Amino acid sequence: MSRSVRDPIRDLDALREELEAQARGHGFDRVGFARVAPLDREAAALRRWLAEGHHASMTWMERGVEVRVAPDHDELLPHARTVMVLAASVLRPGEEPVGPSPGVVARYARGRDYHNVLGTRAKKLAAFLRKQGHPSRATIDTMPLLERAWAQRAGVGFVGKNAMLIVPGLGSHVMLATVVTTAALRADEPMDERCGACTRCLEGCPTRAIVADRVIDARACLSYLTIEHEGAIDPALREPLGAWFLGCDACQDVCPFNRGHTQPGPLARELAPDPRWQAHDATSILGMSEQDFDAFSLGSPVRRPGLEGAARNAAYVLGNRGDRRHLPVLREAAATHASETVRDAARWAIERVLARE
Ligand code: B12
Repeated sequence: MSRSVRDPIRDLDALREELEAQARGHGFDRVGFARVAPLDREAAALRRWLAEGHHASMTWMERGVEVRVAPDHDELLPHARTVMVLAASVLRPGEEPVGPSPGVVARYARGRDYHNVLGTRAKKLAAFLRKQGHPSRATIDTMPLLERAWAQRAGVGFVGKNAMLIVPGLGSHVMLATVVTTAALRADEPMDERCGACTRCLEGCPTRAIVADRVIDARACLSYLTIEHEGAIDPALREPLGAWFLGCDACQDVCPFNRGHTQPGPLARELAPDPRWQAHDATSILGMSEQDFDAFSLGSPVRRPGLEGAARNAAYVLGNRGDRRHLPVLREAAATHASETVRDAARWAIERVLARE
């Protein structure tokens, strides 16, 4: 029987199957489908998070709150019925820490920018759906959507105490993308929370930024501070920063759900560390010109903090390493760097190195 004469419900099931197969073909490890319906509890949690200032300087988070919880909003996709959630593991088990030595980059950010890698594939799925006659849009951070909440609702995983979407069997080192569509595809069952009494992430966060179950205070979160925050980092948080140069995985590294995996997924291989981290260490980043940084950061998440943020982080990391051999570079930066934030970070680092004697 040709597809055109199948009854509509069977057609939608076949469409769902086809989408799942295509998503797997694109390398996604998990796929789930959620019915568009109000996310009341999560919306309330988001509003509370914003009201308490937990978003720090990310004022862009204040915009589009209604859209984040309701993808059928006019600004995203009117008449949207389904959120298709795509998850890709970025865990490469056994990988040594990677970064501009002695700095370390969070796992998701060691290779190509995941927005490009996952986003291109999600867009292909949205284009396929549109060809089938269903208006659809792909999102990956680019459109406001509470991605973890939709992933939980789509049964892809559950939101743990560290606010991470944890996928049983894969762990939390997964990145998400979504396709919002008007096609009313069969929805999966939401997944219940499975952390139980475990509080390892709350205790394992170097700055105690997990202020309650599923609530991150970005003002203290090293991921926020190293990537999004502009200007100097609070002196009290510079030492806990340790070696984190870009992002932080501390609340995931201690999570029992992240143990025991042996095989990297297809997209984890595509997001594998690239050679820039061998070619540059923290001292070379401290000495980079804007032009050098522009070339160095192309296609990488390290572009997000900009040269000022990257050089600032490099100085903190060098201060925390406490190696006298870095003093000449730090002194040069303290005296000549164009940014006062970086000069301040270098002065702090020099003091810390000397205090080690
Ligand atoms: C802003 C942002 C940040 C900010 C703020 C983080 C935060 N916790 O909100 C900063 C810069 C700190 C950040 C850091 C990181 N991020 Co980020 N970030 C985002 C972004 C763009 C928006 C998140 C958001 O809406 N935050 C607002 C809060 C309120 O929402 P939420 O934590 O997602 O929502 C849950 C809680 O509020 C929870 N909740 C809290 N209290 C309560 C109470 C009740 C009763 C209920 C029901 C729910 C609930 O409900 C929500 C959904 O379940 C998303 C992409 C997206 N569009 O969703 C990526 C995203 C969340 N980040 C991601 C990643 C990978 C990270 C880092 C791991 C990067 C790193 N290694 O450095 C860290 C992890 C920090 C952490 N533990 O959360 C991934 C997470 C994937 C996953 N497996 O969960 C996302 C989804 C990006 C992606 N496309 O893959 N991030």
